[in-house]
Amino acid sequence: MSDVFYVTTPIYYVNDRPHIGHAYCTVLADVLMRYHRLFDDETYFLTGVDEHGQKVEEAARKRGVDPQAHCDEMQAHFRDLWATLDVANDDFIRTTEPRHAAIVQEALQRLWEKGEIYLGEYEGFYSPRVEKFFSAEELVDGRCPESGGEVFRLKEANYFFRMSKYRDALVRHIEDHPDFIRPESRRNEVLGFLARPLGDLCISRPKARLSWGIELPFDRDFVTYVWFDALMNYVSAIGLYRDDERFRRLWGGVHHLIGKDILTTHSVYWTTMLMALDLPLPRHIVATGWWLVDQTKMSKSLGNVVDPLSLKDRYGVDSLRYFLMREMVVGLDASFSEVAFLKRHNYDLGNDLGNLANRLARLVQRSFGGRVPEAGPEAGPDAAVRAQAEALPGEVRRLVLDLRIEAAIETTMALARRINRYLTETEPFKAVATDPARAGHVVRHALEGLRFVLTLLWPVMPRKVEALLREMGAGGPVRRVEDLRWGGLATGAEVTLAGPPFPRFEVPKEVAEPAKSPAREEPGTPTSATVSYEDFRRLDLRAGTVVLAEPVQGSKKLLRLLVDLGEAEPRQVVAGVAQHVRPEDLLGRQVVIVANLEPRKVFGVESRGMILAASDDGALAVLHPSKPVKPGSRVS
Ligand code: ME8
Repeated sequence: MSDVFYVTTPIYYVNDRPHIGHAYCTVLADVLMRYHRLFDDETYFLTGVDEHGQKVEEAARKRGVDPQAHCDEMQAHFRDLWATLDVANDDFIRTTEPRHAAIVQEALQRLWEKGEIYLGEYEGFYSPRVEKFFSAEELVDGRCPESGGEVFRLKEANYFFRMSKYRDALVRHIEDHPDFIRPESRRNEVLGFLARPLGDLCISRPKARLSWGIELPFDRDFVTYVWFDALMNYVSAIGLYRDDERFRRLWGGVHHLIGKDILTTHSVYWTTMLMALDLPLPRHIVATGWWLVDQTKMSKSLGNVVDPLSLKDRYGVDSLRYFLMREMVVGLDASFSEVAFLKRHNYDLGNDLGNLANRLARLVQRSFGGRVPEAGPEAGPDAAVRAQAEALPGEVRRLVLDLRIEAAIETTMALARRINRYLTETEPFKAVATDPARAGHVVRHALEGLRFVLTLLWPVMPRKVEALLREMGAGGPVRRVEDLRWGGLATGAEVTLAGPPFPRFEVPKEVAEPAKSPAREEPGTPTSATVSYEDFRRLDLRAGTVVLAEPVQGSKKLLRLLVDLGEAEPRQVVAGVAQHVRPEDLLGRQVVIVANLEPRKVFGVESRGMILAASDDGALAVLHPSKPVKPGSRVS
């Protein structure tokens, strides 16, 4: 049964280079698209870049280049990365392209003529980090509720889209289509958001403040709000107002993949815009989780970015794709570490898959002239292995349609492990001497099974799988899963694999135990030798507010704290005070931190500073300022 599968990624801001979060979402789209190709669906895959708005304009200004030149340069990094990650997108849209801008203007004009847009006055707070407006009530401690970043008070004339009038219709749509927003927790989040009053959406920026955008067709003094502009990419790229037949066909099968950070813009802004434009709503909006490092979101603005290219260069594109898809459950957060990556590579790809292929190739080359042997009668565990392989495509399809990619991979790898066990049970290595026909049959049977494993891993590791299928005598990739038939392997085909396809890498040892803290001075002991004032000043002591306090898993002594020091993000500090103070007693209180202490890992958690405590006979008392001070205040 063939269907249309049109998959989109967010279009990424070109204020910086791509990072692993971008790579994850784009590889996920690619993998889903390839699975759907195997299932014989018509596929279309769109990605691109978001080039307008304050963020991008500022990034260009900081670099001292013209915004368009900045975009031209940055978009190439995204394109190049997708090519090197074997991402096979059908189109790459840039919002500065005339083909996009024209459609945005046409849509705006239509909405204006229909009375869906009006001129009003905007008063509120603007967060450049997320390019959104917030009311005073929405702010958290005077900062952006979504990013924690700075906000600016604004009062200006602007154009508004009558978003509020679509609220009830949108709630009904979400209620009537349980799988419209996935996963369910995100659907509930959107319904929760819509339970509160919904305002109209400010869709313009006066040129006097921001000129880097698409001009409003009905007022040349304004440019279009970057989110209104960006969201339109999903329809401008596939022929809205230009090729109706193509547009309708693809739009009917659209799946938006987004990060959970941009759920509201997609589930509320975008859907109401579509309603006002009399266009059908997307089939699915799928919100993915975040890649975290030490519990913090990995992204460019945090500076804790792992360059996906560096992993690919060291360990291979296919291993990186495999890790990203196998490790993350779509919709949930996952932790990124090189150790976790290397373990997956070694266990799954090195052992289960790589060993299997290598073992079989050696056997064929040593005992069967390097050619796929003939099949014989089935015996013993043969039928069970075949049945598991034949059931695999259906199982994988069911899981993929349910977006359980990690489970689809696991089910596929379970077959690889079953075949390894089968070889242990049937011992073709030994049988070659006594019953070569049976040994040949077993080897061929295992090769057939491996062909099923490889074919169903093709969406995840296209390059490696295509090579392996060739090297294992199975020719090119199977176009459709329907064509995958047991017995399809050609007798006599050459097996050329010359060594382990996934060489193992050494896994560096993780810090398991906290480094010993220096013995605390007993009270009453004489103080140490004097230090100069300059030496003392080298310590950067700061007061900050504890915004999170929780035990470190597996440790009785340690608490993990997030401390607001007035920096872009709160500091993570691990403190050995769990036996002296309860987390809830620290929460919201101010503490003093050695802020320039070298970061180190304690119990696998990165600590970037140390809180000060007095030690009285081994009992610790955490130091607090005598009255509240601005987070980040220097202590001297
Ligand atoms: O929001 N883990 O662009 P953006 C996983 N231009 N995914 C992550 C991630 C992480 N740590 N960090 C980012 C924009 N992402 C807008 C979108 S769409 C019409 C406009 C992913 O460059 C995630 O998918 O900030 C997130 O939604 C996207 O990058 C945001 O990229």
